[in-house]
Amino acid sequence: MTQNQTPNYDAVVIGGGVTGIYQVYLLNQAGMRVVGIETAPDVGGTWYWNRYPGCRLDTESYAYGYFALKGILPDWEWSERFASQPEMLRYMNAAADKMDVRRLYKFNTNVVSARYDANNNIWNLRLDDGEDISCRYLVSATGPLSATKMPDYKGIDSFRGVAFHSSRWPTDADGKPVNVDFTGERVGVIGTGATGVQIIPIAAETAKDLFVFQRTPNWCTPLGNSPLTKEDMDLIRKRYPTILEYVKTTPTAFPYHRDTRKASEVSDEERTHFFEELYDQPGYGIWLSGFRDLLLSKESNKFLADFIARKIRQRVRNQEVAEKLIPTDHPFGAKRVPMETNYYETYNKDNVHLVDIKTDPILEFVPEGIKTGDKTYELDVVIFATGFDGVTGSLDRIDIRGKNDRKLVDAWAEGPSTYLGLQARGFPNFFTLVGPHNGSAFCNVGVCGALQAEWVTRMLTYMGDRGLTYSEPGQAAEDRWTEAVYADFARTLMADTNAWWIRVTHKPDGSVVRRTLVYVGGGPDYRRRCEEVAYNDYEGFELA
Ligand code: NA7
Repeated sequence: MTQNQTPNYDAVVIGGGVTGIYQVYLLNQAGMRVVGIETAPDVGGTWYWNRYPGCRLDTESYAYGYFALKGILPDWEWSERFASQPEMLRYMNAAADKMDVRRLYKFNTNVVSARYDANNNIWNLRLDDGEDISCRYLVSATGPLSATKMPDYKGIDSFRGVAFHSSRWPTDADGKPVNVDFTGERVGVIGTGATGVQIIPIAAETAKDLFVFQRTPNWCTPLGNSPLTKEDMDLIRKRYPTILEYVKTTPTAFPYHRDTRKASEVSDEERTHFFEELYDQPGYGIWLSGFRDLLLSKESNKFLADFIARKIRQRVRNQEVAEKLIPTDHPFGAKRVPMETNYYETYNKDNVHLVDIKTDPILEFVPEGIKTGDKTYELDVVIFATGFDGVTGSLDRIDIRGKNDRKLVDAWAEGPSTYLGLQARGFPNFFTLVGPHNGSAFCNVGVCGALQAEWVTRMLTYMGDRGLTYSEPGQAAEDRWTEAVYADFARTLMADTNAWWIRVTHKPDGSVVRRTLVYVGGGPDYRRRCEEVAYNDYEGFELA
């Protein structure tokens, strides 16, 4: 490896969301020449793009954010236990101001391609404004849920009304999101994941008619949002260090630990009492602090699934509708559990209609609306709450090529292969934050993404201090990590359920390969492993 050419930057960070801006800040603080590239006109990432009504955090606001920058936002007041998207975007803007990172960003810009030049040990990037830039280290912080998934139904273009993806809300001529007024409109929502479940109750308040096109129901549980007072905030601020230390001990960095008991170890009465308590508590508790074998044992899972099914039947008056809202295809929590506010009661409204597109699939769009086998639904607005190409989707949309011009999409065709989820063999000096197989994508990103950015900064500083400029995982280390990730996942009930964190590949020979995109070994183990690696001079990485 020669190094004749000096790159324009020490590091390029792709993405100006929660993790990206912090990474840019840290690398800049470490004295590196760094630039961030962001598609949107401003910072915010997920909080910039997802502007649909009802969009909010379902992590406790105070357990999400830039803990490590003690006092970065000393005056910040969260107004609700689970902050709404506008508040989140204000927080992101305030954080970007305090970190002073905007000057280090190129906004309104996409990275089209990134190619590793082995002769010069640099990455050459082409941007969609035609500019070419180069860097030594390429860091992606593209977010696990940013590449939108739009179904290509026949005739979509012929639809006379407006139709858009939930995370691409319509904008005015200046690019500002417009308030889509549903009053008196016939609205269709396709998709009943975490996004659809947030939109549906709000749209139902004003729409003349709301048609929910459901392919698969999800297990949804109450969010339990409430306002936070100034006194609450004063206490939270005093407890910030404790909150951070606590969430770092939990598997997903949300403020919940699993109960130490198995579901079968307690009586029916005790179990129901426990579930009732969890159901009434705000947030993810029912998913993340239930019995320890919830996602390991079908029998344990069924206890909770049956309990939630009973709740759905109690909350939805029309029992035919209630049955359609009860999942039968996957165990509770094997997919992301949407947190809801009056979701089930929404189906008691006369203007809300559940359309089961599993039994009566959408055939096509027509000028007046959506046609299924049975009928045509006349609509003015259609919202695609159809989700994202999870975790690797945004990387797949960039032409990333490593050594020997090998494409990342080819290297990962049947699922990612990484070391610590941070680097892939054949792609030197390329780091994937909140990427596949690391302890961040399946985690409270506000905390885990930041911890990972700090780890990468330490590694690059270590390398800089020793005159090292090259990092690539060794084959053995990568194989061990990847096999362990797949084995951990295979032990859980999530293994047989399709969700945005699973890649399903249909091979030409007719076989199907299902691979997890996420690491489920738990944050503490992940970070312990990362610290061991760092302590042992970045063992497993080939540094030069
Ligand atoms: P999700 O959770 O992936 O949900 C997408 C929903 O859209 C889900 O109900 C899908 O049904 C449905 N879908 C997807 N494609 C289609 C087509 N072609 N036709 C009909 N229905 C479709 O995405 P969300 O945006 O709700 O949430 C993503 C994450 O954002 C979430 O986990 C949070 O962390 C925040 P399916 O289940 O595939 O049958």
